[in-house]
Amino acid sequence: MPSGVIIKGIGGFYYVKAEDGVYECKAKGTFRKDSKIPLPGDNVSVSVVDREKRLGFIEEIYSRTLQLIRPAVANINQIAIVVSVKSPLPDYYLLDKLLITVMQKEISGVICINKIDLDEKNINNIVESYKCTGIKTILLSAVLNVGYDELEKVLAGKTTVFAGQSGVGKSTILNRIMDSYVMKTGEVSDKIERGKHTTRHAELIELKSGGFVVDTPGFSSFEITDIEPGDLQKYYPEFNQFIGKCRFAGCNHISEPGCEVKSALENGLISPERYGRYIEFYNDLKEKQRKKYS
Ligand SMILES: Nc1nc2c(ncn2[C@@H]2O[C@H](COP(=O)(O)OP(=O)(O)OP(=O)(O)O)[C@@H](O)[C@H]2O)c(=O)[nH]1
Ligand SMILES: [Mg+2]
Ligand SMILES: [Zn+2]
Repeated sequence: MPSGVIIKGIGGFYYVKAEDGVYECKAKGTFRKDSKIPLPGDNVSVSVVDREKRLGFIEEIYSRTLQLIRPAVANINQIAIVVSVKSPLPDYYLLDKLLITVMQKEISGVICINKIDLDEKNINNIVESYKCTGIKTILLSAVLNVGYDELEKVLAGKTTVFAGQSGVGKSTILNRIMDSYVMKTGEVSDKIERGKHTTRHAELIELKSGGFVVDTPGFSSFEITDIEPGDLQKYYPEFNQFIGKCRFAGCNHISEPGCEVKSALENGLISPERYGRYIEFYNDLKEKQRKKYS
């Protein structure tokens, strides 16, 4: 029985890349019963129904090292968070939530600042805000043809999911990296006017340098879940060196006196924008917790 990796799922069909090529598969009925849904990135075994027509059934989903809800993929070990300096403007809430996911899942993260040909001011805003996180940022532009070599080094040997708003240029970046036209791309004006996302399904692509990349449809926002309000601080790398040094044990760095995170903020060691959004996320999580227990 061949095994392989799910490279794409569309309308109940899964495309499994095995050693002898791609099979179009349906999921076994029992998966639905266990509410186990196959995801791109899943390693699976396939029972072949028709070798000529390359049809089969997914027999077994092997255990996952990791699963993301948004974007929905399995077994990745890196997230490339793509923002564009303009058209569309960066959604910093989404960027921070994706970074929280990177920290929470203990995987690698890289921020791709795309379309740097369009605006200079925003490049610095983004770079400055995220410098203190220690997360790598790469500047890219399809127009100037820059950044791709640097990005390729970061992608080599890893399985990286590309995530971010619709229209930031995720598919364009992957086409450049692949040195060919593999993913459909689309005009931002179309996307805004008709709410059209060019990429409709997550798709896994194998890199020449080894490793995989996953293109995903853009999304506007998602909720951070499964985090206790008091744990949120753990997912802010720039807080790390101050945690445990505040006057009060269990300090959440909101309005407690003698808070080392707040003094770091006053000393310019933490981005005020990032800190402001931390407070908002913290309050959201508190509110969710209150609702759950009331
Ligand atoms: N000026 C400029 N435009 C770019 C750049 N990269 C991509 N674009 C344009 O931005 C538009 C959107 O690009 P896509 O690659 O389709 O964006 P996407 O993130 O894949 O969008 P979805 O699939 O809808 O999530 C296209 O018109 C691209 O030509 C760039 O570096 N500079
Ligand atoms: Mg796309
Ligand atoms: Zn504190």
